[in-house]
Amino acid sequence: LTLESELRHAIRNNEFMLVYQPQIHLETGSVVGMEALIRWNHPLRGLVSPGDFIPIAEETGLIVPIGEWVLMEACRQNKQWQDVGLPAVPVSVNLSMRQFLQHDLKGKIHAVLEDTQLPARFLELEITESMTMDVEFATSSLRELKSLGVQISIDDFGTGYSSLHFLKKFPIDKLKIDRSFVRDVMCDPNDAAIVATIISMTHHLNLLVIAEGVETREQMHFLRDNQCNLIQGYWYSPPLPAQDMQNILRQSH
Ligand code: G
Ligand code: G
Ligand code: NA
Ligand code: MN
Repeated sequence: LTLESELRHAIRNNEFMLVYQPQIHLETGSVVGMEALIRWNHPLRGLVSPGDFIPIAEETGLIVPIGEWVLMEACRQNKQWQDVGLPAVPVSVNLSMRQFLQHDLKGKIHAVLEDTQLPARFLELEITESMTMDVEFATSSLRELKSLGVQISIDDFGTGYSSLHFLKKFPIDKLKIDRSFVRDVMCDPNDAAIVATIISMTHHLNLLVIAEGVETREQMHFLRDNQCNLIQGYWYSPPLPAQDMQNILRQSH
């Protein structure tokens, strides 16, 4: 069987799961968000990395039902945690290009929020810069999504097409500094300058900024000294199964 035909059955067979990576507020040290990341637990192949199946899912269009499952599961889990009295912190979900272009994405997200009874402010949608290339479309689409009350962040910021003009125009809430800039921030003065500049720019634009791929205490200190709002990365925690994320939420406040 090909990966493609197996992907078709994976939702029905309950082979997907979500892991969650905590996002930390640098001033207070508390967990203020989490990113949901999909994992495919294949019965024979074992764990298949999203890097291997998301591109196939994109090409075949299977990303649309898979993406809907991700949204539903992330919102369901977040609401359940709130219902048992854990601190209410938003969950962010990656949208693929194909999903972003899909007809009535707003209606589908609205339906998920209705079904799960999760207040919209607890859902954040991550898009990449390349999805904003068609500026007219992206602007109106993001406006529609924002009108639901969800948050929008730009993922992998700095690696794609970026126009500062549109950054100003787009109705977004947060930039996620790509981990490729964070990796060498302590040894490459250019990366240090880029990261410091992105942080300063986001503050001037009244956006929040989060650094991805933070792996060391030194990187964390650099980011804190430069007034970065949030961090995400192995230094605090890798992406975790729901049960482990739940323990972190319980301990963090
Ligand atoms: O979790 P990390 O392992 O290894 O993810 C690899 C890539 O897969 C990242 O680019 C990430 O954005 C993407 N990815 C992870 N989960 C999802 C998802 O639910 N939807 C989409 N579209 N991409 C995802
Ligand atoms: O493309 P996106 O930013 O959504 O992907 C997040 C990816 O980054 C996931 O694959 C996740 O497992 C990975 N990741 C999370 N924290 C770290 C980190 O500290 N270092 C590295 N190298 N990867 C990380
Ligand atoms: Na992401
Ligand atoms: Mn990213």
